[in-house]
Amino acid sequence: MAPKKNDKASIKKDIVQHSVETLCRNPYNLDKLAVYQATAYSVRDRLLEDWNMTQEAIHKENPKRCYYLSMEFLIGRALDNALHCLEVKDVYKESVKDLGFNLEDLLQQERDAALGNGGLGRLAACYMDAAATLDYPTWGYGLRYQYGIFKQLINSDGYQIEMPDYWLDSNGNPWEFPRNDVRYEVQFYGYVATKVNEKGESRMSWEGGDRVQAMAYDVPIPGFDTKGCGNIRLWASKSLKTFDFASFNDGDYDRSVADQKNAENLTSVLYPNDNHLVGKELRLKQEYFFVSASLQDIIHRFKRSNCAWKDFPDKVAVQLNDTHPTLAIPELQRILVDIEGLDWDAAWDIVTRVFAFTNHTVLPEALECWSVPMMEHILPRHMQIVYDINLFFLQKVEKMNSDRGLLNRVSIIEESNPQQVRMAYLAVVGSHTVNGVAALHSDLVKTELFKDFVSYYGPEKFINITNGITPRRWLYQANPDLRDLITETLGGNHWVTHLDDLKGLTKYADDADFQAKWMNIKLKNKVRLASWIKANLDITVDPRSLFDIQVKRIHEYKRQFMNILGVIYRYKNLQLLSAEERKDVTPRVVIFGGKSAPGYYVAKMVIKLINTVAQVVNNDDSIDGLLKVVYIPDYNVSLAEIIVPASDISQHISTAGTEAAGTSNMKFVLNGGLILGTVDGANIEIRDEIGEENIFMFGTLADKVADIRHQQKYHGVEIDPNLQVVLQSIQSGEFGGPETASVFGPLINTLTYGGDYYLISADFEKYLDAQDKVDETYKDTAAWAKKSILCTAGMGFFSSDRATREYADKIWNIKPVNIKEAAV
Ligand code: 475
Repeated sequence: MAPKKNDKASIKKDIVQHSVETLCRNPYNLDKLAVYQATAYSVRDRLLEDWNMTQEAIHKENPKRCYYLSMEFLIGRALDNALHCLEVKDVYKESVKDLGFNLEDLLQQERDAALGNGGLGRLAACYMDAAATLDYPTWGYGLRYQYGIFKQLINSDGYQIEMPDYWLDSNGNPWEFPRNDVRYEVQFYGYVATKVNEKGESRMSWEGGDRVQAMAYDVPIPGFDTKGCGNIRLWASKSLKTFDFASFNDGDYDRSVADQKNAENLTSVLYPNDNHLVGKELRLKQEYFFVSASLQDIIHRFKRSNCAWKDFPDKVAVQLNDTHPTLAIPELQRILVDIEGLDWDAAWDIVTRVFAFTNHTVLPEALECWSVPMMEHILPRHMQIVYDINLFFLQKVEKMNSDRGLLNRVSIIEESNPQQVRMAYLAVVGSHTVNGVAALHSDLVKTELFKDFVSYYGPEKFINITNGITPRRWLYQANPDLRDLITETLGGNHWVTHLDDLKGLTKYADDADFQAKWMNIKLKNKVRLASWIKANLDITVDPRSLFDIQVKRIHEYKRQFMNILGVIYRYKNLQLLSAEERKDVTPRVVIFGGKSAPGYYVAKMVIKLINTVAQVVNNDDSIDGLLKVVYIPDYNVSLAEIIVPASDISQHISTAGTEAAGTSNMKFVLNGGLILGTVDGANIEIRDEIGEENIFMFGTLADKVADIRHQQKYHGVEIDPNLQVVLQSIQSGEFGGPETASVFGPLINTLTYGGDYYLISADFEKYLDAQDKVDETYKDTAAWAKKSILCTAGMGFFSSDRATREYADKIWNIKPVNIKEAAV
C-alpha cells in the first residue's frame, strides 16, 4: 500500500472519503462531530503506518520487551496529540478550513478516554507517551471499560452528582483497533483436582467453573519526533456463549441473552476510587480477568520466538502498576507449574525475575487486601499457590530470624477474621524490584511500609524512581504560546525530547523584555480560562487577579478543606478592611476542581462547602471583586489542559508524608506556575531543582506528624484561634443559613472529635503566613516573572522521558529499538 501523503489535497480527499465510506454520511451535509470523526479516521490511517512499522521492527529484532500492567490509563483526547506527533497540525488546520471547519472546534468534539481515576492512571499514560517517543519495546496492558470515570455535575445546592460516562457512544471510537482474532478464555470459580500429565507427573489442575472471553482492542500511542508508535492493548470481556437457543425457544428472551450480558458486565465499569480499596467480588474478577488475558498474550508472543522457558526473564519484563495486577504473580506460577510442568523452584525463579512492582501510596485505607474465602471461591487454585508462596517465604525468613512477631508481620496472609491476602506483600515477595514514586515516598516505603522486608531482603531491592510527566501534552500541546516562545528562545524544538534544555531559559530570567513576553503569555492563558469560566459557569473573573488553583481528586489527605477554610478567613478579613486598605490587596480567584469517590461522605461535604462559600463570596458586592471562588465541575485531562497553563499559584498541600509524589505539581511548574505546597512528595524534589526561593513551602515535616497525632490523641486538639473564628462563622450560618450550617457539622467534627488526623489546625497558621507571602510577592511583577521563568527552567528532571529511562535501565533492562533500521 502506498504511504499516505500529507499534502492538503490528499488530506481533504481522505477526510471526505471517510465521511462517506466509514461514516456513511452525505458529504454536503456534515456537522462538526462527523468532520471530527472523519478527520480522526484519516489521522488514524497515518498512525497505523507507523504502528505497523514499529511492531514489525520489534518483531524482527525480538529484543527483551517490557509490559506495563495497569488497571487504569487516563489518556484524554487523542487527535490533537496525534497531529502534533505526526507533525501535520498546520496542514490539517488548512485542510479542514477549506472544508469549512475550524480545527480547534473539531478537537473539542472528542470525548476523553477517561479510563482512570487520577494520578496513577495519568502517570501510566505519560509513561506510554515517553516509551513510544524513546522507541522502547514497551506495551501497556489495561481494561477497556465501557464506562470510564463518572461525569461530575454540581447541582444547584452545591452537591456532586454522578452521571455515567458512556464514552464509547454510538459514534464509535476511531482511536482503537478491535482485534477480533486476539481472544483468550478466562476461568473463574470451579475446583482443584489432581491430574497426571504427559510425563507421568502428578499435577494440580483447575477444573470446572465459568469461562468468559477476553478480546483485544489496540490503542496506538504516537511517539514524538520518531516514526515509532507504541501500543496499549485493552481487554473487553465477551461471552463465550453468544446465545442460549434453548431459552430462546422456550420464549425466555431475557435468559437467552443473560449470559452474554453477565460476561460483558465484567469490564463495563471502572471502579471510581482513588487511593482507596473496595473489596468487591466484581473488582477481584476484573483484576484476574486482566492479568489472565495479558499473561496469555505475553506468553503466546514469547512462544512464537522459540525460546526456552528459562529465557523468559531475558525476554520479558512486567511492571505492576500498584498491586491491582498482582494476581499475575500466582497466575504465572500456576501456568508454569500446573500447565507447563516446571518444578516449583524453577518456576518461582522465573516469576521473581520477571515482575517488578511500583507502590503509589502509603495510606492504609488504600492497601489492597482480599478476603481468603472470597479468593478461594473465585480463584481456588491461586489461593493454594498464594499459601505455598507464603509458606516457602516464611520458612526462609524463619531460618534467618525466628521471631514470631516478625513472621506474623511479614506473612502474606493476615490472621484476621476472615483471613486476608495482603496484596502489597505478595507483590514484594514476587518481584525483583520495588519502587516508590518520589524520594520521600520511597524512604517511607523502606522505613515504614515494608520495613521488615527491607531487613530480610536488604535495601537494594527497594528503589526510588521519581514520577515524570510528558512535556508533549503538558507544554507543547497545552500551552502553544509558551511552546513557541521557548522554541524561539532556545533555537529549536530539541527541548521537547530533551527537557533539560529548559535550563537555557535561566539566562533570560532577569531580562525585562523576555519577562514581559513571558507574563503576557500567562495573561493570555488566564484570559482563555476566564472565558471558559464565563461561558460555562457564568462567573466573571478578572484575569489580572492572582489565579490560585487546586485541582485534583477530593480527599481528606489532600486538604481541600484547609484551602476553603483559608478562603473563608480571607473573606472575613476583606470585610474588615477600609477602602484605603483594600487598595493594597492582591485580588484573587480561587479555583477548585476534582471528583470525590461517590461513597466518600466527607469529601462530598467539602465540595458542598466550597460551593456554598462560592455562592456567598461571589455575590457579595461589598468586597469589590477582590475575591472570587470557582468550582470547575468534571475536572478531567482536557480541562487540565486549559487550567494548568493559567495558574499563578497552585496548591499541593497534603499532610506531610501522605501524597506519594503528585504529578500535577510538575505540570503547573513546567508551565511557569508557582507552587504553594507542603514538604511532601515530589514538592521536595521540585524545590531542590528550581531553588527554594521559587516555591512557597510551609507546614509540619513528615517525621513530626506521628508525634502530633499522638499528642492530640491524649491531650485533644487545640484549635488554632484563626481557625476557630472561621469555624464559628460556618456554624453560625454565614454560609447558606442555619440549616445548611448543620449539614457541615460532621465535616467540622473531623477537626475536633477523635483528633485532627490530617493536621489542618496544626498547619493553619503557617498556611496563612505562606498565603500572605504569596500576596506580597505577586505585587512585584518583575520578581514574580523571574520566579516563574526559573520554575520552567528547572523542570527538566521531571520529564517522563527521564523517568521511563530510569525504569528501562534500573528495572526492565531493555534498550530502544532502532525502528528505521530494523524495518528495512
Ligand atoms: C498518588 N490510585 C500520587 C500518583 O504515582 C502519585 C487507584 C485505584 C485504587 C486505589 N488507588 C488508586 C492511587 O493510589 C493513586 O492514584 N495514587 C497516586 O499515584 C502517581 O503521584 O501521589 O496519590
